[in-house]
Amino acid sequence: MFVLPKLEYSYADLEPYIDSRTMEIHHSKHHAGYVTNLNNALETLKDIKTRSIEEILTKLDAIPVDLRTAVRNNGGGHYNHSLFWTILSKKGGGRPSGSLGDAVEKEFDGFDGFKATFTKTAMERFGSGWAWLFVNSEGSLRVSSTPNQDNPLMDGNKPILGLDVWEHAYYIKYQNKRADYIASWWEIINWTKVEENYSKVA
Ligand code: MN3
Repeated sequence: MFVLPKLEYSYADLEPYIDSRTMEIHHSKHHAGYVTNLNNALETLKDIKTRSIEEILTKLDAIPVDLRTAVRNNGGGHYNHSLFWTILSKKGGGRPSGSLGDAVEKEFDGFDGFKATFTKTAMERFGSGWAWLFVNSEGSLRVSSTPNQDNPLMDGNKPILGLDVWEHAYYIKYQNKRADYIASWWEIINWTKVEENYSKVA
């Protein structure tokens, strides 16, 4: 059984960048719903439900066709949000250092180039989805976006940073102003955690 992870901070801690009410609904209703629906979808799949969420999403072909969409959407929802909460911090912001900082400089024409590319990618994702920084099979950093609750794991890549651009992630405070939400999000990125994610897969 998958469980809703506890946050390492309170719902109000990310104010004023992400409001407390949004955090509460996003974690205790949206994410909790993905976990419940994922467990329901996996209920009869004895061999698969003991696997890690990463392994399940990397091998969706192993899921029977009639359950695959439910596992993709809700398993993706569980994985994506679990990552998302950990890369946020009230002491966040700034830019990455160490080997991740070096790799960002090299791949994206500096941190400002990376920030511009990532922001554009997140803005251009039509409808609901995510923007990502991930490590590809050659070990290089790349930026992409995915629809719905899809993620880079489903294409054999390793996500290290994700931004939820579903309206449920920002509508209460920012309404239709996704650009303002994204600008705020840069101020609360926990780069220490993203550097740790990078060091595990690069
Ligand atoms: Mn969400």
